Amino acid sequence: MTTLNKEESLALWRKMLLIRRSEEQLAKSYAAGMIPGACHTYIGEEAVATGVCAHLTFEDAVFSTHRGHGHALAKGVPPRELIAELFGRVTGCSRGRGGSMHLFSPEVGMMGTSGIVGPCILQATGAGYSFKLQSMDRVGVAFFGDGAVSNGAFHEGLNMAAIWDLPTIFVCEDNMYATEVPFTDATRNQDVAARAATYGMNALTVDGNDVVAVYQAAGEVIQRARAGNGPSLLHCKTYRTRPHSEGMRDGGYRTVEEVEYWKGRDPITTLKANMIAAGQASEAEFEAIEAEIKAVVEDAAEFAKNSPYPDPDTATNYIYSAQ
Ligand SMILES: Cc1ncc(C[n+]2csc(CCOP(=O)(O)OP(=O)(O)O)c2C)c(N)n1
Ligand SMILES: [Mg+2]
Repeated sequence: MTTLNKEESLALWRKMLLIRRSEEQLAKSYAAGMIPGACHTYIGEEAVATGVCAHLTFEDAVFSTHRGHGHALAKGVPPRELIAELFGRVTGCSRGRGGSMHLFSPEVGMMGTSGIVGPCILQATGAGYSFKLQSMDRVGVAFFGDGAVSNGAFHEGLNMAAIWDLPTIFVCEDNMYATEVPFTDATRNQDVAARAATYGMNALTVDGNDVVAVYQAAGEVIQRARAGNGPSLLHCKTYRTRPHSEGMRDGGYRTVEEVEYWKGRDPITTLKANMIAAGQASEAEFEAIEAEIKAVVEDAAEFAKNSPYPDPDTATNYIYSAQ
């Protein structure tokens, strides 16, 4: 099992904090009317994208969901390009044409967020197939919610990846709800790792609020995929602490006590407390990172606000590939 040194742990903490502060900024900007379209934040779930993407290079391909800002940042999309995209500005990663659910940045291997629940599973399977055919040392990764595991794409994607030993990693972010539907109402079998095992696939259940646990499990399965030993599924148990989408209600389907319980298991607070307790880092070191991230996110929001909207005359550009 991989052990983490101080620098590696702090890098994970920094990335989770970048996602948290960016999401807080986006929630504020949404309330201020700066964001056209929906905005699903990843607050509470930062450890999953952070722990997985720490093992990926820009050559690896990530396929994401409607809740994809954290995946984009963890994969390497600059905060300026993320916030500008949500503001609909030409400096965004999709040139202001996509918004929250069409974040594309092939340069860093961010192959798209999506408003459609499920297809990312098939796209990552396809990426794995392509990498295998070309004998490339790359992996395809699908992030998806508990809401996707009873979709046909889950069955088809996992089965195909298993029979062809594809270098694909399936990361289920089980936050216990699909919008307001509890996972326990949506399926009789909530053990997602056991479901994957029925396809003959390596599968692990992980505490998705423990970034070190996610990092270790992801390291193991990604190395296995790169070595040609086939796909794996990680069932990460986590929780979103904000409403399903900004502007939506957050009562009636879950209790305040449940939300408070999970806030008490916050991945960012936990890693910091563990590192301080182990004498690995000081409060001052965390404060310095806080200040650094605050400046990065403020700069990104300012950059986005001052960026122009796309020229309407270019509305039909980038629709067909010239290749
Ligand atoms: C194919 C499809 N069906 C239904 C929807 C409507 N929808 C949007 S988000 C969502 C819930 C998704 O839940 P989950 O996959 O658990 O992700 P979470 O929002 O919890 O991160 C649903 C059903 C959709 N976008 N796509
Ligand atoms: Mg869910």
